[in-house]
Amino acid sequence: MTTRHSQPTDGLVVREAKPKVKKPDLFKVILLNDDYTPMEFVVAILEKFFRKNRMEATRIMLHVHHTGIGVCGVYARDIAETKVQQVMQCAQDNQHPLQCTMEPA
Ligand code: TYC
Repeated sequence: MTTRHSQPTDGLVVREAKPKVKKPDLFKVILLNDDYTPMEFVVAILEKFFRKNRMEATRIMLHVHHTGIGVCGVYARDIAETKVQQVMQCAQDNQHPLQCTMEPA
């Protein structure tokens, strides 16, 4: 007969592993209205960089036109940053004053 009260883990506490993957912070990519960028150009931007169909792109463009601001999509930080850069570069290349930015979702 033994008096030793042995523990199954030799004194170490067993804990469940914490999940190592965490959901990325999300960011809204936003278009701002201005008086000069042609509506068709904004629709083309929404189709090309945000994969919107013509109807959805037109809806977002008109929302920005009427309210001053609108969301093109919600993405992880690095993807949102790339979209903003792509839109700003394309606007500049075409000499339109279109502004695109991002903010935490
Ligand atoms: N207001 C512009 C016009 O009347 C159209 C426009 C829409 C511009 C959305 C920018 O993000 C924008 N031509």
